[in-house]
Amino acid sequence: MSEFDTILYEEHGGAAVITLNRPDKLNAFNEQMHRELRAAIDLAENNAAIRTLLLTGAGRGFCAGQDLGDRDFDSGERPDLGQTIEAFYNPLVLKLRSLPMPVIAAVNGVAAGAGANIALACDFVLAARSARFIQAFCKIGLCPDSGGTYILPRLIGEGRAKGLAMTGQPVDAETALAWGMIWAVHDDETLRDEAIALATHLAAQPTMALAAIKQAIQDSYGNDLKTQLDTERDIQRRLGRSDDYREGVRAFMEKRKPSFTGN
Ligand code: LHQ
Repeated sequence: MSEFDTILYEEHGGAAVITLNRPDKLNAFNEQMHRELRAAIDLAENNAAIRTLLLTGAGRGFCAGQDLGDRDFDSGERPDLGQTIEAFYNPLVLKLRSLPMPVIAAVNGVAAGAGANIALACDFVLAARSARFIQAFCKIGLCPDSGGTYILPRLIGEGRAKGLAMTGQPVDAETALAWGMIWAVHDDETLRDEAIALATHLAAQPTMALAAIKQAIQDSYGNDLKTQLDTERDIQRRLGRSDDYREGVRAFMEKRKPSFTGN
């Protein structure tokens, strides 16, 4: 376990588990938590033994977005929110989307504002039965950020995305599952164990292939079919030379379980 104040960092059999840890504020982001989260992700990325990342929250919330107590409105100053987004939220979302390993969000409770969209930027979203996803931005005169106008409509369609963003209405875990917004719902008591089980399972899979799948599916949004088919060809050419492809085929032929190294 590494020493941070606003997050916890642990490693479980090839998976890095990062827990947002400001439970009194429902794990809302201040600058320190952004910096520590970034450092923890770097720690995971730079450790060759880590092949999955799991993000969750301490206490009854996953993350309530930006810490709204962080700004001094009494001074009459009009803050530059773009600066905060440029410095912290945008790099975080881009990092989660580009990490060459699966990223899981275990949404243990309410996920609001940027907290909801950071969860939805992850490759797998598991939610506790009591979790809620809230595009809270419009309630305070803002527009969704952290990918909320990009990832959310791609997950659930424009109509539902606009509805959620313009009303700030909470979506419960079962509805999120039915709408295709998330991967799975688990009982509150078992969510963490289920998420760690998925993370350690994925950490033992052919990581290069999983990273290629992630990138190819994400990149497809900007590609026409011909370009995407060419991308798939190039990926397959690269993966076809990997140790894990050889191991996967050998294990199949020998009727045994493969032992993937991620190479
Ligand atoms: C909080 C927060 C919070 C501080 C709960 N801050 N304390 C990017 C760039 C720059 C600026 C602006 O924003 C962004 C992106 C964004 O994320 S904007 C959206 C920011 N988030 C929100 O608007 C959500 C605000 N929170 C809520 O609406 C509610 O707290 C939810 C619906 C999340 C949960 O409601 P409850 O379950 O009823 O809990 P609660 O409201 O009682 O909160 C518990 C405590 O957590 C409470 O503190 P207290 O001392 O009274 O116990 C809240 O003040 C604190 N808290 N969210 N974002």
